[in-house]
Amino acid sequence: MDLYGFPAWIRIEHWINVLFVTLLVRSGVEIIATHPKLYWHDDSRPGSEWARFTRKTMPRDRLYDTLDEEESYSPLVSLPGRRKLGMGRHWHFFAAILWVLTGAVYIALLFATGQWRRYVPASWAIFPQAWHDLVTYLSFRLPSRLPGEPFDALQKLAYALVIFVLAPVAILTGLAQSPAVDARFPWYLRLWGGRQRARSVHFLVLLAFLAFTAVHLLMIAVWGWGRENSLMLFGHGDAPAAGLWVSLVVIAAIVAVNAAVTVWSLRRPRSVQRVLGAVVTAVRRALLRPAVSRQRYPRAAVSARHRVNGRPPDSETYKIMAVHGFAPWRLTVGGLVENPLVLTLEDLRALDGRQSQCVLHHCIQGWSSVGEWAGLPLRDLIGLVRPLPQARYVCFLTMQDTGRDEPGAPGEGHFYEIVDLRLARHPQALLAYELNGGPLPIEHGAPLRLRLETQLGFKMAKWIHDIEFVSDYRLVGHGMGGWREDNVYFDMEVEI
Ligand SMILES: Nc1nc2c(c(=O)[nH]1)N[C@H]1C(S)=C(S)[C@@H](COP(=O)(O)O)O[C@H]1N2
Ligand SMILES: [Mo]
Repeated sequence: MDLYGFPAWIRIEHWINVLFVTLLVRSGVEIIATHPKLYWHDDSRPGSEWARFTRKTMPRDRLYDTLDEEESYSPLVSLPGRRKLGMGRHWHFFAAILWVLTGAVYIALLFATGQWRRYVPASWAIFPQAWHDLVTYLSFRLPSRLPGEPFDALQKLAYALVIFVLAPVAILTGLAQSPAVDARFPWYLRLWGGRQRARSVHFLVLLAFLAFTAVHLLMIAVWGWGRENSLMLFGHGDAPAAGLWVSLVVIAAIVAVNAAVTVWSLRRPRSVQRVLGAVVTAVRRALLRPAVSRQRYPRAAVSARHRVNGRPPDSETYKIMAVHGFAPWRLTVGGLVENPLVLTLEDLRALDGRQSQCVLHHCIQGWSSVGEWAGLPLRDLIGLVRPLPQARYVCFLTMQDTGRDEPGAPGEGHFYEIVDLRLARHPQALLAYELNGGPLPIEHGAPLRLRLETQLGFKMAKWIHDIEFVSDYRLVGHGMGGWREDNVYFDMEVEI
């Protein structure tokens, strides 16, 4: 078998892979920017990070929330840059789907054509050979290539590591960051040592990819840029001049695609949200939607301080209610239901079926905390109000007026979130009025907040006062399914 020249499909895959990896890396940096800290422990306790990519320090004497910790990076390093987590996520998942598909085709063809011999070492002798090659490189000489192959032993091992170890670990640690996967298969998360370890390993894989790329580029230059690119573009090393020029054109094209999607995302985020969201949502629905939460963390796992996202309502009415232990508060439940209700906090507590659940909370920013929530299962409430057949979604309206309560928020109006009725019927979909055995604290949504354990945190509206059953979410707000979807372009269904 000829292992010297690359077959056309390897050459095509190589360059497509370069494009997707650039999109993945840059959008990944955008995602990190929203919480530029890495932890080993699932509490994400402030100050316990092992790495940070921000100079901001958080006040000790004032209430702050995790939105204050966000960073804004340059579009040169992140896609699209400028604190656009929603856009970064669309690109990350869209590119990930295409990258996994190309990777699957690549692996299948490698084994179908015998080309795997290119990357899978034939014997253990490769290790001493690779060591010898390394010493040769370090003494500024070039080692000899393996007979009939374009690589030396060290290169062969490096490629095997990237293809068969780094890429799978990137995919597996990516999945381990999905709230739906972790809620359905808690053992899978334990395999990685927890949510924050999975996130940290995902980041270390990024560093390894970057290090590999740097050395890879250096090696191509050292061995001869034109000749090596002639191999990867035309399948033979005989046209170094064309290899040089065509490689520069291909690289320029990859840069141009990156620039174009960056500009598109910064200028027309709604269209990116719709176009990429459609693709990502279809895949997410098929793979992750069916997951139902089965979490039962031990009480000992509860975080000493559950992190906070979002500012509490700042109105007189809310403060007066809070001072009176929320006695004046009323929950209205209406819309497309047979039996609309108005409930006090006492009424809610008096209802049968109080449920508690000790679970991992995943914020879209990347931090996590463990808490034990108690309250009324949403499906019990659904049973009480009896939705009409047209009702398909449940809208949770809150007392938080973002224009007033969140200075500098990227939108206005009352925070609301809408979920599919099917999701609302999940066993761990909960209207929580307690946290860790006490009344729900103000910063965590008092007197009532939503818990949806297969979703990211932003769906779990806090400070709820109204629940409406609707037939279509597109008629509410800007029509994208929630305040964050409307204003910061998140997806409506967030199993990852
Ligand atoms: N009304 C309202 N609910 C909200 C938010 C908000 O800003 N306003 N933030 C959401 C986000 S992004 C997260 S991660 C969780 C955080 O819940 P916690 O503060 O109890 O940890 O609340 C969600 N519910
Ligand atoms: Mo969040």
